[in-house]
Parts: sequence; structure tokens; C-alpha cells
Amino acid sequence: MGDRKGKMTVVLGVLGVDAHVVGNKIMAHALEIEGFKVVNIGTFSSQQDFIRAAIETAADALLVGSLCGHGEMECRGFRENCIEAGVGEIHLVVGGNLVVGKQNWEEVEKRFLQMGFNRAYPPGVSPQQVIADLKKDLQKG
Ligand code: B12
Repeated sequence: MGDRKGKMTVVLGVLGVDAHVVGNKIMAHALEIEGFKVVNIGTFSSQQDFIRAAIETAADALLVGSLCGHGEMECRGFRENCIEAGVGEIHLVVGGNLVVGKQNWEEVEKRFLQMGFNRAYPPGVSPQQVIADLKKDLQKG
């Protein structure tokens, strides 16, 4: 994993057939301002694109955006695929509009945590909240 004394490296992208790019750009900018090295693989990224980028850059975390509502389907098997690729311990974060319509957030969060994500965020979360949690979580690791 990345040099803990230097910048933390995060891979950021939008998973699946998903064109929503505005939140991705905002997150990237906010993370860079806070001193993270951001490897932004952009929209239309597959799980394998994320995992390859994590390996190539020795990333500390994968930040997966999913805005269309297909998150649950697209994210299935993500942790297992990380394990298979040899980066099973990587910090996995997901956020955006993860499910279609309005669903009870606690239930949605539980499902993503059960899938192996370390953190899952509801629609409209502030980048500041995500960054504060990331700093806390990566320091622990
Ligand atoms: C603009 C827009 C589009 C544009 C996108 C242009 C572009 N290149 O970005 C266009 C017109 C292309 C589009 C298309 C579609 N869209 Co649209 N779109 C929107 C809209 C109006 C705004 C999105 C936006 O930019 N928001 C501003 C940014 C700043 O907010 P954000 O993306 O939510 O990001 C914030 C957080 O979610 C979070 N975040 C974002 N990324 C990440 C990543 C991580 C790791 C974390 C932790 C947090 C995080 O941080 C950001 C800051 O707070 C939303 C409705 C809305 N008001 O949100 C619908 C919306 C996202 N779209 C929707 C849909 C359904 C579609 C289509 C499927 C419609 C269709 N039937 O064709 C297509 C999908 C096309 C595709 N393959 O992607 C739905 C999704 C439904 C759901 N999930 O329940 C929404 C919510 C509209 C709705 N109410 O139904 N869309």
C-alpha cells in the first residue's frame, strides 16, 4: 500500500454504464485539496478497471461512485474480486445514488457493508464527510 508518511493514494471512479460525472469531479477536487493523490479513472469504469488501477498505483483506498441506481447489481462481488487480485485488504468505499428511488438508508447501508464495503454513503453526502472518515479509517489501518 502507499507510503503512509507521504500522500495517501485513492482510486476514484464511476462504476458501470453510468455517465454522471459531476459528483466525481467534485470529489476528486475536494480530495486533492485535502492532500490526497487522486487517480481518477472517470466514468464507465468496471470493477476490473478499479482493481487494476489500485494495483498499479499501490492505492490505499478505492472510492466507487454509482449514481444511476444500479449500485447493488454493479457492486456485487467487488470484495471477492479484490481478494482474487491480491488486494483483498484494500479500503472500499461506495457512494452516490446506490439504489433506485427512496429506500430506508440503514437497510441499504447494511447491504453494502455485508457485501464487504468498509463505508457506504447516502445520496448527497458532503465530500468533507467522506474525507474526514477516510482520514480516520486510513490512519487506523
Ligand atoms: C445531470 C444528470 C444527468 C445527466 C448527466 C450528465 C453528466 N455527464 O454528468 C444525464 C442527462 C446524462 C443523465 C442521464 C441519466 N440519468 Co441522471 N441525473 C442528473 C441529475 C439531474 C444531476 C446529477 C448531478 O450532477 N448532481 C450533482 C452532483 C454534485 O451530485 P451527485 O452526483 O449526487 O454527487 C454527490 C454525492 O452523491 C456524492 N458522490 C458522488 N460520487 C461519489 C463517489 C463516492 C465514492 C462517494 C463516497 C460519494 C460520491 O458526492 C457528490 C457531492 O455531494 C440527477 C438528479 C439529481 N438532482 O441528483 C439525475 C439522476 C442521477 N439521474 C438518474 C437517471 C435514472 C438517469 C438515466 C438512467 C435516465 C434515463 N432513463 O436515461 C440516465 C443514465 C445515463 C447513464 N448511462 O449514465 C436518476 C438516478 C435514479 C436513482 N439512482 O435512484 C437521478 C437521481 C434522477 C432521478 N431523481 O431519478 N442524468
